[in-house]
Amino acid sequence: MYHTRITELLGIKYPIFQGGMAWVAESTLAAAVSNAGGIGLIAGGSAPGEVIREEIRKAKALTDKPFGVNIMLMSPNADDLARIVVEEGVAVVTTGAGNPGKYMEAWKAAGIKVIPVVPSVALAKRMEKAGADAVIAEGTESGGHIGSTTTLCLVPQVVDAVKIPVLAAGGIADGRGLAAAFMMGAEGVQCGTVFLASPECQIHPTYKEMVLGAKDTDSAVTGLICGGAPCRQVKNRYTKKVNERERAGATFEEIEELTIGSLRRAAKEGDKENGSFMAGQIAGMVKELRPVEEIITTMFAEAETLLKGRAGEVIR
Ligand code: TUI
Repeated sequence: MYHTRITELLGIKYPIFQGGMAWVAESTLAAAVSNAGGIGLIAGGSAPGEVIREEIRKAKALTDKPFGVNIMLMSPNADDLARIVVEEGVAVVTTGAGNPGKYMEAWKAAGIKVIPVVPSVALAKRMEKAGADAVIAEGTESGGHIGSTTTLCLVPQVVDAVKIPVLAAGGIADGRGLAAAFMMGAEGVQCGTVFLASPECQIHPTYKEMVLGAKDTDSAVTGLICGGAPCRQVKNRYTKKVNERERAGATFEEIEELTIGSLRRAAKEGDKENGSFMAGQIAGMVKELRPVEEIITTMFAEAETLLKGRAGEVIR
């Protein structure tokens, strides 16, 4: 049995969160993760608030377990979603790409557990001060919008810097990564990429093929030169074009023009050439499509074996 402050805080079997992947994470995936004993997340992304309210209601019909909503704070819909999660009585909110400080009071008053995703120690400390219940320390190995510090370096530094529980994210897709996260002091993990390769994930089949076909070096980060948001996705014509334009001195607006709609083109249209197939570096290890429950139970069983036995193997 796994027991950490995260399982206790949320009353869940396994301390695992599904990443709040915009255009990807909807009610079917979220409910599957929650039904398997973790915390599933509906991604707010840039969708209109009422669309997300519908997704929340669909998830409620699919599971009686706690689930959450991820709010991307750079998105213009953030204020609407901040209100809707309160109205719908969502159990957990995770946030990305900003500081959720201004919503904290309302969320806490509604009994929502608030767990921001942070790419640095400074932000983790700020979130703790603002009243976060836990933080997700997300390494640069992750898919999507990323910071620059690796999971292996970020997690123990965040664990040392805050008293609230820390979940590790970035590069975790099996029992080895999970066990390593616990050894670094994390009390749970957040996984995104591994859940892309599940039947419950409602993305275009081409997206799944891109993830399953990727090898270790097949991800590319865009947005490193032009400012804005560094973003990791599977290498393709789109990432090549964006990076070439950036190197050639394109303006922020010119790059933005290329990136608008790119996630929709990947997740909904399966446009291999022009889509942004966000996925982490661990995609190289994800080789088969597996049901969510199998992904989670296998991961925790493997980690249990490792955590109980490995020390005897390497220390004489
Ligand atoms: O948010 C993510 N990952 C995402 S969001 C996303 S949608 C998107 N699409 C195109 C461009 C940009 C985003 C895809 N993937 N992860 C969590 C995360 N949060 N990573 C980095 C941060 C972050 C960055 C700055 C958190 C806080 C922050 O604070 C700045 C400040 O001080 O307000």
